[in-house]
Amino acid sequence: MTMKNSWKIGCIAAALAAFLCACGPKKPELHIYTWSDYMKPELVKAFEKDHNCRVTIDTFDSNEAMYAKLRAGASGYDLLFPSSYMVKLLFDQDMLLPLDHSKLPNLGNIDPRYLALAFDKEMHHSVPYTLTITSIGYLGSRVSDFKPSWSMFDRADLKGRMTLLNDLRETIGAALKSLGYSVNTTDEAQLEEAKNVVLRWKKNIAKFENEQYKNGLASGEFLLTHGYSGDLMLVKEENDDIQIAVPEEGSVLSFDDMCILKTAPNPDLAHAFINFVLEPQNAADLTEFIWYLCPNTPSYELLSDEVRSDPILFPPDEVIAKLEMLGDLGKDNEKYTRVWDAIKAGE
Ligand code: N2P
Repeated sequence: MTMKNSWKIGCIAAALAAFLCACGPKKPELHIYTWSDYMKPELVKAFEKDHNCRVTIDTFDSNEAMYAKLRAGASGYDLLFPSSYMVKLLFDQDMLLPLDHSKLPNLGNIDPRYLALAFDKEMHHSVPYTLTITSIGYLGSRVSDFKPSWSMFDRADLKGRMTLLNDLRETIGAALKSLGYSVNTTDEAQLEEAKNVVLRWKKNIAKFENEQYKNGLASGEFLLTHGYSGDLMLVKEENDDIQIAVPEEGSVLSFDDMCILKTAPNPDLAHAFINFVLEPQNAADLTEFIWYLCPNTPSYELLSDEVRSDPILFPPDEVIAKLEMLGDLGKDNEKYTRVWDAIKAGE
């Protein structure tokens, strides 16, 4: 080797060493797949610091979209936040990792009152993250004679200024409730009636919408929207003309749960993240940031009085009594898909 060449190799080796030093060993990564506006960025940063890791968050806008993406082969996710009925479906398909309770010492913080309503009461493969009460949001000064009723979607004077959720179980569920039926019915005749109700409402709405309705309501583009409670509370921060009501015919109560995929590349970090969310202060910070109640008993006393007395976050018993949880219907899920397809195709 000539002097010149060995000098070159020396330079390359030094540059490589400097590069490796600067990057350090690759940090462990946690991949989360969840709804949008559903995590507090400061908490994610704190977790990254505590665990010397990197967290990546991808979002979905409906349970069905998430499921379709996983079935289509999306891999690399560790932690998911689907609604309970979808967790049940994932569990039945053997896609979830049983949780290791020895890594979740904060599990005892979950509010037993809500755990009693959950499907996975033993938290064998899922832990409740938040509670949603599907509601109606509207602009108080722009909607005259508001009634807390699903029949608002029949109001021709609001034509083109309303949205319904682009969420088949929620929207068919709203129609079923308006008719006095269960949101989990599998009766074909009742589903047919519900289909006709949604088709009637469809004439009055601007669109089926799961995310943009938030900005649309805040800006006044929409006057009345079917929405998830926390999303409506979030945009109320931007526009205090927004009012939120739970329809008197009843509505849907849902949990979104944290669960770990069997194929998770980093199940230890996923357990650590669940346990971190269950810290009372973190749960309280989340409730006050995403505006969905984290059902974590010791976190309640850390919430402000205003939040503690909010009727959407802490609904009175008579409201809870009118809410129904969405169940996984197994084979009968198809009936809802068929009705939804007909609604989307229909005039
Ligand atoms: C978060 C929407 C999640 C609520 N933006 C649906 N359960």
